[in-house]
Amino acid sequence: MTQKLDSLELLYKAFDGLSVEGGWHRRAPALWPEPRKNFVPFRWRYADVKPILDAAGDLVDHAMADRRNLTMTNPVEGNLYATVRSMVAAYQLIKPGETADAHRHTPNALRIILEGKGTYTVVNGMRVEMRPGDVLLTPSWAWHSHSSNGNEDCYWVDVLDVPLVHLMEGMFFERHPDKLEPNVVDADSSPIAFRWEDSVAALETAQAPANGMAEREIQLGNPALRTVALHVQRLNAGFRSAQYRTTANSIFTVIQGRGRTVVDDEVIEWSMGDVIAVPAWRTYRHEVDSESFMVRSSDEPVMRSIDMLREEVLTPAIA
Ligand code: 1HN
Repeated sequence: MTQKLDSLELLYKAFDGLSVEGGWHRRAPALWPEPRKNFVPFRWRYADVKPILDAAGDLVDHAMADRRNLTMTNPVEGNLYATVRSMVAAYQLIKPGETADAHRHTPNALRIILEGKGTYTVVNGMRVEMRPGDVLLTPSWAWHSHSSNGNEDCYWVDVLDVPLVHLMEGMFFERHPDKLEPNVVDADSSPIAFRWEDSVAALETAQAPANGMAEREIQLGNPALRTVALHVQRLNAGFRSAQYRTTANSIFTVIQGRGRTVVDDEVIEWSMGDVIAVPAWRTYRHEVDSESFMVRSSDEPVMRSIDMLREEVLTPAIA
């Protein structure tokens, strides 16, 4: 260094070209007192998306698309993909006779079935039927394909931790060299399948969750995936939940029923098949009009494992 840095102006100029910045001199702060409201609460209406998926069913075949799905992009400025910071949700359609070829990727995935029977998912060589209300897991790096040999269109919601994998730079993806796995075995009961009838039965005797966000709640798995926890919630007509916030990011899928979720001051009406994004640290509560079942997918396991899970009940539930 030839020139003496004897003014702030010269000091800052010397930062240029060295890719350094003064901690006291940032354009934007790196620390703030509590989680910012970046991602926004949002509801995707199944009734809006289904006709589009149906049209894609005629226009887009599986030779063109690995998966015929519509991802739900959080409408916050600058976001091109994620539904909440850590996860992406998608609606997917498989029509009778179709096959979505096998592939695997480091992101963890799960599917929540909305409508249609006779569709199967094959995960690591095990072929399992997917029926409405079922939740199926595809853990990181497991081969998976889907196919229908029934006569009903099958619609479901996928939830994946792809945005988290993007952040961590851990993406690997490959298509199966033979398109489909050889040596597939049929199974009706499998550790990757949570059956709707089992969830309903377990909810009959389940406890109310301590946070007051449902009348009854069960967890699928413990957790279901390394990065995603799944809770099935039952909320009866007239139920008003607690007001609650958590640092976990959540995606709700409505399996049955009708009601609304108030997030901060925004009222979000929902009914069967809708998907609702509730980002981290937003205060929310549910009001239910008819007996409702929701699946909450959240990044709680990630937050917990790095000691970042904080929860707060602001007002208790009204039964
Ligand atoms: C994926 O692999 C599937 O295998 C569904 O069914 C949705 C969304 C983003 C990235 C990969 C599937 C997906 C996905």
